[in-house]
Amino acid sequence: MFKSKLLITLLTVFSVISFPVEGISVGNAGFTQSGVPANKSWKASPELVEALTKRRSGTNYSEQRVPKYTLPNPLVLSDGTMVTNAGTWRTKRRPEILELFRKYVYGRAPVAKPKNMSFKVFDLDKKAFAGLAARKQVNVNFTGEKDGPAMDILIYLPNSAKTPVPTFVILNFGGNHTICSDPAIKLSERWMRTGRDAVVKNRATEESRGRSSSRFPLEKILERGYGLATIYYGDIDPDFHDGFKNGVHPAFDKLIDGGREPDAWASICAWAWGLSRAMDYFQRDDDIDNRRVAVLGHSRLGKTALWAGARDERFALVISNNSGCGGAALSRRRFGETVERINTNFPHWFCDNFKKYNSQEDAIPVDQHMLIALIAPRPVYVASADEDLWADPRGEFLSCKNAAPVYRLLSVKGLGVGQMPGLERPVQKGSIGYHVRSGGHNLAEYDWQRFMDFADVHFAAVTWN
Ligand code: GTR
Repeated sequence: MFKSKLLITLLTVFSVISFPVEGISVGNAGFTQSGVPANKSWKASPELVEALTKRRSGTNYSEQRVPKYTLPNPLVLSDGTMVTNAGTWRTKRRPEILELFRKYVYGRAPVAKPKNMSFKVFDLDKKAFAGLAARKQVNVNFTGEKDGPAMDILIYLPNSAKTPVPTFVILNFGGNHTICSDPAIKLSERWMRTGRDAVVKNRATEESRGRSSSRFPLEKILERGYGLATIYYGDIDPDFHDGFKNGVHPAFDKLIDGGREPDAWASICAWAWGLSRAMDYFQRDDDIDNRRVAVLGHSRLGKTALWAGARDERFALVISNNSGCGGAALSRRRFGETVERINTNFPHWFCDNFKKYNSQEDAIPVDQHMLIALIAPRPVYVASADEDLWADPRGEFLSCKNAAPVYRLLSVKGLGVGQMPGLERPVQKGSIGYHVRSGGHNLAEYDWQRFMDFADVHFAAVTWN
């Protein structure tokens, strides 16, 4: 009796002290919105759930109203055969899942690299950012034709680096000139969404310089030895529905009888394709360590980063920040933003086939855990925010958890925990990283610091290419 009590006590003590070994770093003694201590598994604040439910009565913000659902098994082939080894995953199941996402969710991008693409470094300053970094601006012309579709990559690389620099690439919402106040950054002349700071008649103004700098802690990134590359997403495709007449679509679309196919690429796919074109450039730039490029994105651009990383295995690390529906969150939970809502509000983001699944989530041949699984065995990081229930933090965590068996099959530790961690208790020991930050929908320095912690570990052990 005494012995078994002792054993239980020892086990309890051991399980508590073994927490950090599982990758949960201790440090934040805070509380979630719900008043749940941060060391307990995260739960949405009941007050927030109530307030949001009142505001949007048609949207589900309550765990109790999540319907019963069954996720498709990433490790079962479409003919019903179990996938039991890495070879079958690699040669059969992974291509099958990729094809399902192409056909039913994001659409099909051109398969081959554009033939006549050209790259022009139009700015180079080796003593930028008070001497801390080299700044480059590169124009990538996708067709090589004068006035053809093109994007500008803005790159900062730390001058302290002696070797090619591991680099984060991230699309931005407001133009490259918004990420910091460096006056030498070309002011974007592209179409911009209104409602953004200092955008007049859909164009950026001088006043918009540096307006998004809180989302790009450049100095901190450089200090930690990383490079930053960023591109205005509207260079690749302006974010409004015009029937795919602008951006890169018309240059590469193969119309059938004058029309687009139901699986033709839409905007998220085009943005992801643009990230691959940036990777084409990195492979030609000796200052960038192209074996250590992390692709990162926030919100709709987090969805984009995941699809970019799934399609293109040159990205060594893939990071989704608050990506939600059509990103890291499981669609079948119908929590927060749903497939129908997103397809209605943003008809140009996903391919037409995806619209068949409005209110038919159980019929989608994939769910978003399979998007995470496509990244395996490469490291992936998913970040949620406590108040961002529209993006379904729990649904984002569950995608990670349900992708983990694929990592295991590939002999890599996936997620370090079985339960959703507490607020700001990052899970970082496996190859699937996760955290839920306090606050709302945003890309904060806290997020960047955790991504860099994760990159420090995984970039030190690059073995996958
Ligand atoms: C919201 C959209 C989300 C998210 C967000 C963003 O309006 O519903 O899916 O992507 O925009 O990109 O800021």
